[in-house]
Amino acid sequence: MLTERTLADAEVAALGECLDEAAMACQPVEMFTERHPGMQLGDAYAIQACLRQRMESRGTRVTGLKMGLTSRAKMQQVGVAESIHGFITDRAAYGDGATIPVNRFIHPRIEAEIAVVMARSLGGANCTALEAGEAVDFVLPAIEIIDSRYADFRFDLLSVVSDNTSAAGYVLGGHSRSLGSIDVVTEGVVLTCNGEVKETGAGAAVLGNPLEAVALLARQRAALGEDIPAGSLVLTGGITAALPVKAGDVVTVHYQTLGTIRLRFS
Ligand code: 0L1
Ligand code: MG
Repeated sequence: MLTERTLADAEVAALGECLDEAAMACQPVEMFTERHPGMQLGDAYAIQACLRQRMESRGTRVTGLKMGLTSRAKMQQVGVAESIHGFITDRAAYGDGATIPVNRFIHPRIEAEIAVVMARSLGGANCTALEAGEAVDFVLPAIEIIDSRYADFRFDLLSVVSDNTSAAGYVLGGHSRSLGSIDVVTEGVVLTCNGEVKETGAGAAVLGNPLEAVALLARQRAALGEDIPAGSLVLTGGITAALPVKAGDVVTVHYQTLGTIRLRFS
Protein backbone atom coordinates (compact mmCIF):
# COMPACT_ATOMS: atom_id res chain seq x y z
CA MET A 1 0.00 0.00 0.00
CA LEU A 2 1.60 3.23 -1.17
CA THR A 3 -0.22 5.33 1.43
CA GLU A 4 0.11 3.18 4.56
CA ARG A 5 2.06 5.12 7.21
CA THR A 6 3.29 4.60 10.75
CA LEU A 7 5.91 7.35 11.20
CA ALA A 8 5.01 10.73 12.71
CA ASP A 9 5.33 13.77 10.44
CA ALA A 10 8.30 15.06 12.45
CA GLU A 11 10.14 11.76 11.94
CA VAL A 12 9.43 11.82 8.20
CA ALA A 13 10.77 15.39 8.03
CA ALA A 14 13.93 14.44 9.97
CA LEU A 15 14.66 11.49 7.67
CA GLY A 16 14.05 13.67 4.59
CA GLU A 17 16.50 16.23 5.96
CA CYS A 18 19.08 13.51 6.65
CA LEU A 19 18.97 12.25 3.03
CA ASP A 20 18.93 15.77 1.60
CA GLU A 21 22.03 16.72 3.56
CA ALA A 22 23.76 13.46 2.66
CA ALA A 23 23.24 14.26 -1.04
CA MET A 24 24.45 17.86 -0.71
CA ALA A 25 27.53 16.93 1.33
CA CYS A 26 28.24 13.75 -0.70
CA GLN A 27 28.45 11.91 2.61
CA PRO A 28 26.71 8.52 2.77
CA VAL A 29 24.41 7.56 5.65
CA GLU A 30 23.42 4.16 7.03
CA MET A 31 20.03 2.94 5.82
CA PHE A 32 17.53 3.76 8.52
CA THR A 33 14.87 1.07 8.15
CA GLU A 34 16.61 -0.98 10.87
CA ARG A 35 15.97 1.91 13.29
CA HIS A 36 12.34 2.13 12.11
CA PRO A 37 11.25 -1.50 11.73
CA GLY A 38 7.53 -0.65 11.53
CA MET A 39 8.04 1.79 8.69
CA GLN A 40 5.71 1.34 5.69
CA LEU A 41 5.85 2.15 1.96
CA GLY A 42 3.66 5.22 2.57
CA ASP A 43 6.28 6.57 4.98
CA ALA A 44 8.96 6.07 2.33
CA TYR A 45 6.99 8.01 -0.32
CA ALA A 46 6.25 10.70 2.33
CA ILE A 47 10.03 11.05 3.00
CA GLN A 48 10.59 11.28 -0.77
CA ALA A 49 7.89 14.01 -0.98
CA CYS A 50 9.64 15.85 1.85
CA LEU A 51 12.94 15.73 -0.09
CA ARG A 52 11.12 17.14 -3.11
CA GLN A 53 9.68 20.03 -1.06
CA ARG A 54 13.11 20.82 0.35
CA MET A 55 14.64 20.95 -3.15
CA GLU A 56 11.78 23.04 -4.56
CA SER A 57 12.12 25.49 -1.67
CA ARG A 58 15.72 26.09 -2.87
CA GLY A 59 14.48 26.89 -6.39
CA THR A 60 15.00 23.48 -7.96
CA ARG A 61 12.38 22.66 -10.60
CA VAL A 62 10.95 19.17 -11.01
CA THR A 63 11.21 18.24 -14.70
CA GLY A 64 9.62 14.83 -14.53
CA LEU A 65 9.42 11.40 -12.98
CA LYS A 66 11.39 8.18 -13.16
CA MET A 67 10.69 4.53 -12.74
CA GLY A 68 13.24 2.37 -10.96
CA LEU A 69 13.87 -1.36 -10.65
CA THR A 70 11.98 -2.17 -13.83
CA SER A 71 14.29 -4.80 -15.29
CA ARG A 72 15.26 -8.24 -14.04
CA ALA A 73 18.93 -7.19 -14.27
CA LYS A 74 18.32 -4.24 -11.93
CA MET A 75 16.14 -6.21 -9.53
CA GLN A 76 18.80 -8.92 -9.28
CA GLN A 77 21.56 -6.33 -8.88
CA VAL A 78 19.90 -4.72 -5.84
CA GLY A 79 17.92 -7.70 -4.52
CA VAL A 80 14.52 -6.00 -4.66
CA ALA A 81 11.56 -7.30 -6.68
CA GLU A 82 9.20 -4.34 -6.93
CA SER A 83 9.27 -1.39 -9.33
CA ILE A 84 9.31 2.03 -7.67
CA HIS A 85 9.24 5.68 -8.75
CA GLY A 86 10.91 8.97 -7.97
CA PHE A 87 11.29 12.47 -9.44
CA ILE A 88 13.95 14.21 -11.54
CA THR A 89 14.96 17.88 -11.53
CA ASP A 90 16.52 20.60 -13.67
CA ARG A 91 19.64 20.67 -11.45
CA ALA A 92 20.32 17.03 -12.30
CA ALA A 93 20.16 17.50 -16.09
CA TYR A 94 23.38 17.27 -18.14
CA GLY A 95 23.87 17.70 -21.89
CA ASP A 96 24.95 15.03 -24.34
CA GLY A 97 28.76 15.18 -24.58
CA ALA A 98 29.13 16.69 -21.10
CA THR A 99 32.10 16.16 -18.80
CA ILE A 100 30.72 15.40 -15.36
CA PRO A 101 32.86 15.62 -12.20
CA VAL A 102 32.47 12.44 -10.15
CA ASN A 103 32.96 14.42 -6.94
CA ARG A 104 29.38 15.68 -7.32
CA PHE A 105 28.31 12.18 -6.29
CA ILE A 106 29.10 9.57 -3.64
CA HIS A 107 29.42 6.43 -5.82
CA PRO A 108 27.79 7.12 -9.21
CA ARG A 109 26.50 4.46 -11.59
CA ILE A 110 24.91 4.86 -14.99
CA GLU A 111 22.14 3.06 -16.80
CA ALA A 112 20.78 3.27 -20.35
CA GLU A 113 17.11 4.17 -20.51
CA ILE A 114 14.32 5.09 -22.90
CA ALA A 115 12.65 8.38 -21.95
CA VAL A 116 9.29 9.75 -23.03
CA VAL A 117 7.75 13.22 -22.87
CA MET A 118 4.04 13.35 -22.08
CA ALA A 119 1.73 15.25 -24.44
CA ARG A 120 -0.97 15.22 -21.79
CA SER A 121 -1.43 14.27 -18.19
CA LEU A 122 -1.91 10.60 -17.39
CA GLY A 123 -3.46 9.03 -14.34
CA GLY A 124 -5.89 6.44 -13.14
CA ALA A 125 -5.78 3.37 -10.95
CA ASN A 126 -6.30 1.12 -14.01
CA CYS A 127 -4.08 2.91 -16.50
CA THR A 128 -2.89 0.61 -19.31
CA ALA A 129 0.15 0.64 -21.59
CA LEU A 130 -2.19 1.48 -24.48
CA GLU A 131 -3.44 4.59 -22.66
CA ALA A 132 0.14 5.47 -21.74
CA GLY A 133 1.15 5.28 -25.42
CA GLU A 134 -1.73 7.57 -26.40
CA ALA A 135 -0.53 10.19 -23.87
CA VAL A 136 3.12 10.16 -25.03
CA ASP A 137 4.34 13.04 -27.20
CA PHE A 138 7.76 11.70 -28.21
CA VAL A 139 10.58 9.33 -27.25
CA LEU A 140 14.21 10.19 -26.42
CA PRO A 141 17.33 8.20 -25.56
CA ALA A 142 18.58 8.81 -22.02
CA ILE A 143 21.30 7.90 -19.55
CA GLU A 144 20.36 8.01 -15.88
CA ILE A 145 23.04 8.63 -13.24
CA ILE A 146 22.10 6.99 -9.97
CA ASP A 147 23.87 7.54 -6.67
CA SER A 148 22.58 5.95 -3.51
CA ARG A 149 22.91 8.15 -0.46
CA TYR A 150 23.41 4.95 1.57
CA ALA A 151 26.83 3.62 2.46
CA ASP A 152 28.10 0.93 0.07
CA PHE A 153 24.94 1.24 -2.09
CA ARG A 154 23.27 -0.96 0.53
CA PHE A 155 19.55 -0.49 1.01
CA ASP A 156 16.15 -2.17 1.05
CA LEU A 157 12.94 -1.22 -0.73
CA LEU A 158 11.74 1.37 1.81
CA SER A 159 15.17 2.99 2.13
CA VAL A 160 15.59 3.40 -1.61
CA VAL A 161 12.08 4.83 -2.14
CA SER A 162 12.84 7.36 0.64
CA ASP A 163 16.09 8.23 -1.15
CA ASN A 164 14.20 9.21 -4.32
CA THR A 165 15.16 5.89 -5.97
CA SER A 166 18.85 6.94 -6.03
CA ALA A 167 18.09 9.64 -8.65
CA ALA A 168 21.15 11.85 -9.15
CA GLY A 169 21.33 12.94 -12.78
CA TYR A 170 20.25 12.34 -16.34
CA VAL A 171 21.36 13.04 -19.87
CA LEU A 172 19.08 13.15 -22.88
CA GLY A 173 20.15 12.48 -26.45
CA GLY A 174 19.05 14.93 -29.09
CA HIS A 175 17.43 12.37 -31.35
CA SER A 176 13.68 12.44 -30.60
CA ARG A 177 11.24 10.13 -32.38
CA SER A 178 7.46 9.85 -32.39
CA LEU A 179 6.17 6.72 -30.72
CA GLY A 180 4.67 5.62 -34.04
CA SER A 181 8.07 5.63 -35.75
CA ILE A 182 9.95 3.42 -33.30
CA ASP A 183 9.35 0.08 -31.62
CA VAL A 184 10.38 0.81 -28.02
CA VAL A 185 10.14 -2.90 -27.17
CA THR A 186 12.82 -4.03 -29.64
CA GLU A 187 14.94 -0.84 -29.51
CA GLY A 188 18.45 -2.15 -28.79
CA VAL A 189 21.19 -0.48 -26.74
CA VAL A 190 24.93 -1.10 -26.44
CA LEU A 191 26.67 0.56 -23.50
CA THR A 192 30.44 0.95 -23.74
CA CYS A 193 32.97 2.32 -21.27
CA ASN A 194 36.45 3.31 -22.49
CA GLY A 195 35.75 1.54 -25.77
CA GLU A 196 34.76 -1.77 -24.18
CA VAL A 197 31.22 -3.15 -24.42
CA LYS A 198 29.90 -3.44 -20.86
CA GLU A 199 26.15 -3.95 -21.23
CA THR A 200 23.65 -4.70 -23.97
CA GLY A 201 19.88 -4.88 -23.92
CA ALA A 202 16.57 -3.87 -25.47
CA GLY A 203 13.53 -1.89 -24.36
CA ALA A 204 11.73 -5.17 -23.61
CA ALA A 205 13.91 -5.46 -20.48
CA VAL A 206 11.74 -2.69 -18.97
CA LEU A 207 8.70 -4.64 -17.72
CA GLY A 208 8.35 -6.18 -21.19
CA ASN A 209 7.60 -2.76 -22.70
CA PRO A 210 8.68 0.71 -21.49
CA LEU A 211 5.05 1.84 -21.90
CA GLU A 212 4.11 -0.70 -19.19
CA ALA A 213 6.47 1.25 -16.92
CA VAL A 214 4.70 4.52 -17.81
CA ALA A 215 1.32 2.90 -17.07
CA LEU A 216 2.60 1.51 -13.75
CA LEU A 217 3.93 4.97 -12.89
CA ALA A 218 0.46 6.43 -13.59
CA ARG A 219 -1.14 3.77 -11.35
CA GLN A 220 1.37 4.38 -8.55
CA ARG A 221 0.85 8.15 -8.81
CA ALA A 222 -2.93 7.59 -8.73
CA ALA A 223 -2.54 5.60 -5.51
CA LEU A 224 -0.80 8.69 -4.05
CA GLY A 225 -3.56 11.00 -5.36
CA GLU A 226 -1.35 12.43 -8.13
CA ASP A 227 -0.97 12.08 -11.90
CA ILE A 228 1.87 12.33 -14.43
CA PRO A 229 1.56 15.99 -15.46
CA ALA A 230 1.46 16.99 -19.15
CA GLY A 231 4.92 17.93 -20.39
CA SER A 232 6.69 15.68 -17.89
CA LEU A 233 9.81 13.84 -18.89
CA VAL A 234 9.58 10.20 -17.78
CA LEU A 235 12.65 7.96 -17.47
CA THR A 236 11.06 4.56 -17.95
CA GLY A 237 13.75 2.52 -16.17
CA GLY A 238 17.18 1.01 -16.69
CA ILE A 239 17.45 -1.50 -19.53
CA THR A 240 20.67 -2.99 -18.14
CA ALA A 241 22.34 -3.41 -14.80
CA ALA A 242 23.86 -0.13 -13.61
CA LEU A 243 27.55 0.44 -14.37
CA PRO A 244 29.79 2.10 -11.73
CA VAL A 245 31.81 4.99 -13.20
CA LYS A 246 35.01 6.77 -12.08
CA ALA A 247 37.03 9.82 -13.10
CA GLY A 248 38.50 9.35 -16.57
CA ASP A 249 35.76 7.06 -17.86
CA VAL A 250 34.30 7.79 -21.28
CA VAL A 251 30.87 6.27 -21.71
CA THR A 252 28.79 5.87 -24.86
CA VAL A 253 25.34 4.40 -25.25
CA HIS A 254 24.44 3.48 -28.83
CA TYR A 255 20.73 3.10 -29.52
CA GLN A 256 19.51 1.13 -32.48
CA THR A 257 17.47 4.02 -33.94
CA LEU A 258 17.66 6.80 -31.32
CA GLY A 259 21.31 7.75 -31.88
CA THR A 260 24.24 7.83 -29.46
CA ILE A 261 24.84 9.61 -26.13
CA ARG A 262 28.40 10.30 -24.97
CA LEU A 263 29.62 11.30 -21.52
CA ARG A 264 32.95 11.75 -19.83
CA PHE A 265 33.56 11.62 -16.09
CA SER A 266 36.32 13.73 -14.59
O1 0L1 B 1 16.68 3.83 -11.54
C1 0L1 B 1 16.79 2.79 -10.89
O2 0L1 B 1 16.43 1.67 -11.31
C2 0L1 B 1 17.40 2.89 -9.52
C3 0L1 B 1 16.47 2.40 -8.51
C4 0L1 B 1 17.13 2.36 -7.17
C5 0L1 B 1 18.05 1.20 -6.98
C6 0L1 B 1 19.47 1.55 -7.29
O3 0L1 B 1 20.00 2.51 -6.74
O4 0L1 B 1 20.07 0.83 -8.09
MG1 MG C 1 17.06 4.27 -13.67
